[in-house]
Amino acid sequence: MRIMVLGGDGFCGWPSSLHLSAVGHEVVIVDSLVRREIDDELGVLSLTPIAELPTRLTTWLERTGRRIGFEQVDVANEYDRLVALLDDVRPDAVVHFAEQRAAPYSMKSPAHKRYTMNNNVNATHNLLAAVTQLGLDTHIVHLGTMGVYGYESVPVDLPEGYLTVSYPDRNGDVRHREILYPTQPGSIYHLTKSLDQLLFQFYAANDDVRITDLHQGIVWGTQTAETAVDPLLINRFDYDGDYGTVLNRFLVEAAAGLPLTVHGTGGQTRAFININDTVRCVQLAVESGDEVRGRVRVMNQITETHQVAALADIVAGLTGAQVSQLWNPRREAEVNDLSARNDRFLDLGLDPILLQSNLLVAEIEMARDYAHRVDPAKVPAESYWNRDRAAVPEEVLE
Ligand code: NAD
Ligand code: USQ
Repeated sequence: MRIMVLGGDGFCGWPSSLHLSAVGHEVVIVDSLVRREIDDELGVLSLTPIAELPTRLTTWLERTGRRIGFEQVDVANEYDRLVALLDDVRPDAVVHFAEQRAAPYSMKSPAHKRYTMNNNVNATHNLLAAVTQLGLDTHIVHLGTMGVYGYESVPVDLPEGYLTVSYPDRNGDVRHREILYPTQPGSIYHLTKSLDQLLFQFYAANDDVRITDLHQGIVWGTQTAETAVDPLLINRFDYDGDYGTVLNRFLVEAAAGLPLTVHGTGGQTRAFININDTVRCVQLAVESGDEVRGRVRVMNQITETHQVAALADIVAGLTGAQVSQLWNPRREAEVNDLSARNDRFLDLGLDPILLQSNLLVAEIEMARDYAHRVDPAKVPAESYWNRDRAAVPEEVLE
């Protein structure tokens, strides 16, 4: 298949592009490289030394004989270039990773809120409008988030996207309807993914655009079979207070001899997936595109759920790291239950990699290899969700 990967230079997009190429698809990456600019803005480096994208692509070609194309386009702001490129490539599928994905970054300031909103909603809408304008039958595979469901402790296994509701009509008869699961985003970033869902619902209904929305959990790990082929293909590994996600941060903190940064009691439960499963899920979603007609297909791209404190205990047990309970910069439930269905991916053949696998140990070793690159000043999470959260009590600051 001919596949365009928007955001193919990022943490999920790069290994997914390599994997799609490795299994024989023709891949073109479209990326504005804004994520590398954000590293400069924040004054941080990926734990792992990442090569420039042209070097990555040349290395992949040299090592495998497979060519991946690249066009530097800002999908949110360069609509005409996006249309021209889609018209030229006429992809069977577009995998859309090209959004600002860090919740803390999205909450840092009004400027960061506005950037995240403009970038994410416009990137998604431009893609939908362009595919519609050209009349392409391209299957759009979007990376969404489990965070759209919110983190209420309801004793149900979260369904995959839709909820059947029953309500009495004015004649007293009971009506049944499937609606998008009510969204409860916990950050501006998560809100943009909730808005994306409505854009997808509209374009699927109005223009028959074929769309799969992958509600992905927190991705852990770094390397995949393909990124490990050569050091110049290494994937990025974010650990800083804005882009580092919880488990990967714990691995780096342990490797650097820093305490593990649990927010509050650590009672927050989240869904997780290993990066190797991310790339397989993207492949499965793309290759099953023929079954997508009519309403948006939603698949929960997760393999397990864990509580933050339990993750800290696992990492501390493996490394001897200390665990710190910190003031939580986020407004979020301090404790929640979470369980979600992932039948669609299991039915498509996903064989999940779980935390118990020796991959966790391999990631700790990887973090140790690069621990000398850690800047401890960039570890604290200092993006506060609101005024109350920013009013850190004196005794906590000491
Ligand atoms: P990332 O920031 O590493 O990669 C995103 C890429 O998109 C970057 O290379 C960036 O330069 C590019 N990009 C952003 N805006 C663009 C634009 N307007 N035009 C062109 N390129 C643009 O993020 P990631 O971790 O790879 O996440 C990719 C997607 O997966 C995101 O949409 C995110 O919401 C979703 N996701 C990520 C995780 C996770 O744990 N990392 C979990 C669930 C969902
Ligand atoms: N947390 C800590 N300590 C830390 C970092 C985080 O306790 O050092 C806590 C947070 O308070 C939160 C939980 O861990 O309760 C998860 O935080 P996170 O930064 O790992 O994940 P999140 O902000 O939700 O965002 C990440 C990705 C995002 C993706 C989302 C999937 O950055 O792109 O959409 O995971 S999900 O969480 O399922 O919504």
